[in-house]
Amino acid sequence: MVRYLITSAIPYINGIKHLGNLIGSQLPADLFARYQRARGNEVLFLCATDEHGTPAELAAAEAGQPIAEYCAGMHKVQSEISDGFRLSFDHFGRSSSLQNQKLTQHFAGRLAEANLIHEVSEAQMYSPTDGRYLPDRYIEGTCPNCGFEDARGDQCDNCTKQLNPTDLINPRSAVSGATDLEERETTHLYLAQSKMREQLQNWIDSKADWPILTTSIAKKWLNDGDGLQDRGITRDLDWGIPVKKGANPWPGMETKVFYVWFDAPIEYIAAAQEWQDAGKGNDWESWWRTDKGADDVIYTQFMGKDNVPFHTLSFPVTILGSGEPWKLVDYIKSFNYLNYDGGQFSTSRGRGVFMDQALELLPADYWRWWLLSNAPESSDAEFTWELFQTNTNKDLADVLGNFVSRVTKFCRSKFGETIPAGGHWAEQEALLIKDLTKRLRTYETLMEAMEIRKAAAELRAIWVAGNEYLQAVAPWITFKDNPKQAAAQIRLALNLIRFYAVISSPFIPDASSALMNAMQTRDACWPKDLESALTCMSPGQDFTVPDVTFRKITDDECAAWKVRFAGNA
Ligand code: B3M
Ligand code: ZN
Repeated sequence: MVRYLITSAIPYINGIKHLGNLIGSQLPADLFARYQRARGNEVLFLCATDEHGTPAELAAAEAGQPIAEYCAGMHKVQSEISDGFRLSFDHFGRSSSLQNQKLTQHFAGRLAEANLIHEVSEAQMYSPTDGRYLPDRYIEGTCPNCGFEDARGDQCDNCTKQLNPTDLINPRSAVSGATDLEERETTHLYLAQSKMREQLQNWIDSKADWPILTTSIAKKWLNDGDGLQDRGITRDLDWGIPVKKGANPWPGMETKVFYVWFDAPIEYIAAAQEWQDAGKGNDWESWWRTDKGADDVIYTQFMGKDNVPFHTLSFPVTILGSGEPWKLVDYIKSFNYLNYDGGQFSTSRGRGVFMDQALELLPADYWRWWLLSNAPESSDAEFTWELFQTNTNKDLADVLGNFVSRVTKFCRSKFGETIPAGGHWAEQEALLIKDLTKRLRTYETLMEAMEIRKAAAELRAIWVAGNEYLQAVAPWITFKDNPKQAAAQIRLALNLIRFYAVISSPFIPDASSALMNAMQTRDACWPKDLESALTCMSPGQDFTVPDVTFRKITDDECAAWKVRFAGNA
C-alpha cells in the first residue's frame, strides 16, 4: 500500500493566473491526485499561495494596499478560482503562515549548524532614485548567460538560469527605470549549494525515469561551471520571513528577510502542518518524515520548466543539508509553456485568458479537457480559439455528449427511463469488451506515468469505441425485429455511460458527477474487469435523461473572444 503526496508549484500571490500557468502545474497535479484517489489510493494534495518577495511587494504597491491585506485578499480570490476549476487540494495554504515561518527558520538554523550557510559581504544594487536596495524583480537587465534583455535579478526567464542581481549586464530599476545604480556593501547569507554538487549529481543520476525536460534542466545547471554557485538567501525587504537561526536571533541580520525562493518550497511541508492545524487531517509528519512513517509515501511535484532549477538544486540542498529525515521528491513532472494565439500570454498587456475570465465563459470541464489534452509536455503548445472550438466540440459534444444523449433518449422512447431487461450479449459485445479492456489498461498505464496528452487520447478513443459500437449494432434497427436484443445493447450502452463517468472523472469531474447522477448510481469503483463494470447497473434500475452534457461553442462566440482577449499591444 503506497500513499501519494502531491504538490503543485505554489502560484505567486500577485494577481490572477492565466491558463498557461494553470496547465503548467496546478491542473495536471489535480488530474494525478484525482486519478490516484479514484484508484482507491490515499492522497495528500497540497498547494498554497507564494506570498513573499518582490512580486508581492510590487503588486501590493500597485494596488495601493498594505501588503498583508493585499495577500489575504488575493489568497481568498485565488482560492475561490481554484475551487471554480475544481482543483481538489486537500489544503490551499499560505507561505506567509506561522507554520512556514517557523519551519523556514528551523531549516536555516540546521543549515547553519551544518556549515552550509555563510555570510558574505557583497555589493548590493542601491537606487538613489528609488531610495532603496533593488533585489530580484526590482532590478532588470541583460542576462549574462544568453543575452536576453529583460532578465530579472533572480532568474532569466529565457534560459532559466538562476542569477544574482549583480550578475545582470546594464542593470536598471524595475520600479523607475533608473540606471544610475550604485553598489553598496551589505552582508547577506549564502547557501553553499556548491558543497553538495556530488550528492545532487548522484541523486539526479538515480532518477532515470524522470521526464527528460526535468533532468536536462537539472543537469544543465549542475554541470555548468557556475550553475550551482552559492546563492544569496536573504534580502533587504520589509515583507518576508525574518532571518533567524531556529528560534534564535541572527546577529547582523535583524533587518533582513529570507529570499522568497528559500521559503516557498518549504511551504510544501508547512502546508501539511497547516492542513492538520485546520482540522482537516492528522499526523502530517507521517507524510513528510521518513522517521515518522513516510517510507510508504510517493512524492510527486508538478511545475513549469522555469521552476525546475529551484526544485532540483536549491530545495534539495535545503532538505539534504538539514541532515534531517525529510522526504525528498520522488518524481518531478515539468511542463513547457503554453502560448496564446501566436504569441505569449501577458499579464501586463491583458493578453490571453485568465482563470477568472475563463470560468465566466464556460464551465471548468471545457477548459480542463482542452488544456489537459493539449498539455505542453514534450514541447511548447499553443492555445488558439480555432483549436479550442474544434477540439472541444468534437471530443466533448460530438463524441461523449452525443453518445450519452442518443443512448438515454432512445431508451426513454422505447423502454422508459429504466435499465431494460432481456436479450444477451453477442459477438459485437465480446469484441467491444476486448477492445475496451486493452484500452483501459493502456489508459491506466499512461495516467500512472503522467503521460497526460497520451492518456487523454486514449480516453477519447474509449469514448469513440462506444460510439462505434452503437453505430455498428444500431439498436434502433435491432428494435424493429428483436426488441430483447435491442434491450441488451442499450443496457450495455447505459452501463458505458457510468463507466465513462468513472474513468473520465479526473479530466472532467463535473460532467462525470452529472452523468453519475443521471444514471442514479453511486458506484464509482474503478473498473477492474470490464464485463462486471458493464453489467454493474442491472435491469429495473431507474435513470434520467441528463441535460445537455456539453454544448457546442459557436463561431460567433469564438470570433468575439478572439477580439476580447487579444490584449492591448
Ligand atoms: N511562485 C513561481 C511560479 O508561480 C513560484 C513557484 C514556487 S514553487 C515553490 O511560477
Ligand atoms: Zn538567460
